[in-house]
Parts: sequence; structure tokens; C-alpha cells
Amino acid sequence: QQLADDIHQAVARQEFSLYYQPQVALDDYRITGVEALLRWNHPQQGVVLPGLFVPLLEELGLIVELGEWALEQACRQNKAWQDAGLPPIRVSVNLSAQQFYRGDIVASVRRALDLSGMDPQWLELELTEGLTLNDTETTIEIMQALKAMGVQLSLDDFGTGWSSLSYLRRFPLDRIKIDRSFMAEVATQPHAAAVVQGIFSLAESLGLECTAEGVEDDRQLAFLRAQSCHEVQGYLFSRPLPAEAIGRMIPQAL
Ligand code: G
Ligand code: G
Ligand code: MN
Ligand code: NA
Repeated sequence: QQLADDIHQAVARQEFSLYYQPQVALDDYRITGVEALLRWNHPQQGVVLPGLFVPLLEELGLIVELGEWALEQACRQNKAWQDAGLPPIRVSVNLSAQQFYRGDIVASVRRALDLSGMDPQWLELELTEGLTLNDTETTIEIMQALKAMGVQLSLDDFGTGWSSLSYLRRFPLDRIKIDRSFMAEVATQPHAAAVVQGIFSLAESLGLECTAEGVEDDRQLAFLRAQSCHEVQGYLFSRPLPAEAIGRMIPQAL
């Protein structure tokens, strides 16, 4: 509850920052993208994770404002890496349903691209199935407007919802991100492995890229390397880190 009281001031005092977690290609372990993840540097409690405060921001209606800041900041950071001569990579930004429907997400994305000067091809927006609780036609229209700007769209936490397959067919997606709960079981439980295998081949036949999230050990990695998986993200390669640390990793293979 204290957090809820603090959060208005936190926005005003700019206590939020972005961390970035690398996504690496499975063929050469080079960084192809980073996911931007919000952190709250609370004056008393230290770093607070978004699982705690994103729901609060949503309740208070502050997620649209902070989400716009995150979009702009992520684009500016990625442009700064590119301007510093680093190999260009994607930056992925998470969007919540409120940003998608209450704010003008198309205008926010355009503004972030204009202000940063980053080429749209390097921005990816991560959407979750929560979005689809709303009117499907509206969702598709907004997604098409975003695609028309040249940005990429991914479906996050894939496999945790209940009607994912129909979205894959209807939404103009570039990528799915397989939820990390699958990775926890994939090396030990044949059924989990079979489901993930099925997701990969479905994605491939639909022309979608695939990222496996939550990769923590070599057994999971070995399993993924035997599949048609393109990219992985997880603690095995790197935790989410401040921009400065990520900048040093971008030129290397992890
Ligand atoms: O960073 P983890 O480190 O704890 O992130 C937890 C959750 O918070 C993720 O599911 C992610 O989607 C969400 N999240 C992180 N950053 C953002 C953000 O900038 N905007 C929104 N809407 N959600 C975010
Ligand atoms: O947006 P999304 O729900 O996918 O957010 C990614 C979340 O997953 C972040 O909270 C991030 O810190 C977390 N994460 C990233 N890699 C790993 C991992 O290898 N293991 C676990 N347990 N969590 C991870
Ligand atoms: Mn995500
Ligand atoms: Na996810």
C-alpha cells in the first residue's frame, strides 16, 4: 500500500529506469535484440520489479504516461548505440492493454520514432493475449496501423493463454515469444518438449520468428538448438542490465 502512495511521486521524481535483456541468435550467439524492462529505483526499498508496480500503474491510470516515456527512452537508447557505431539491434518494448486502448498508441509510437530518429525496423512491440480480451477487429486495426509504420510486432508469453492459435492466424505478427514456463520443463518432461516442438513447427509454417524465453541452463539450450528456434533470451546469457553494461555486450558473442 505504501508503494501505491509512493508511485505518483515516483513518476514525477523520475525514479523509473529501463533495464535491457539480450536476445541472442541460436546459430552464433550474437545479440540480435534487447527487451526493455522497467525498473523502479525506490528511495527506501531499492530496485522494485514491474510485477509489483505495473499492476499499480495500471490501476492508477499511470501506465499510459510511463509507457510513453519507456517507448521514447528505449528508442533513444537504441539510436545512441547505433550512433556509437555498434552493430544495429532490435529493441523490444512491452505494451499493456491500457496503453493499447486508452492511449493513442499509434501516435505514441510515431512520436517515439520521430524524437529518437531511430529507423522503425529496429523497434518491436511486445503484446500479450490480455489485449485480445477486447474487440478483435479493433485490435487488428491498431496492429495494422503499427505495421504500416514499419515496426515489428511480437506476441509475448505465448502458450499461457487459452485461444492463442486463432490469434496467430489473424494477427499481423512477426514473432512469438514462448513463455518461460515451458523452459522450466522442457529438458525433463517429454510432454512439455512435445508442446514446444509443436509451437516451433506451427510458427515456422506461419512464417513467424520464434524466441524462447527463460533459458537458464545448457540442457534447455541443447534442446532448443535441435529445434527450429531462432533466438533465445534468459539468465543463461544475461539478466536484464542497465544500458551501459548492455552496450559493452552488443559487439560480442555471448
Ligand atoms: O522485468 P521482469 O523483470 O520482472 O518483468 C515483469 C513483467 O513486467 C513482464 O511481464 C513485462 O511484460 C512487464 N513490463 C516490464 N517493463 C514494462 C513496460 O515498460 N511496460 C509494460 N506495460 N510492462 C512492462
Ligand atoms: O515480458 P515478460 O513477461 O516476458 O518479461 C520477462 C520477464 O522474465 C522479466 O521479468 C525478466 O526479468 C524475466 N526473465 C528473463 N529471463 C529469465 C530467466 O532465464 N529465468 C527467469 N525465471 N526469469 C527470466
Ligand atoms: Mn516481454
Ligand atoms: Na514473456
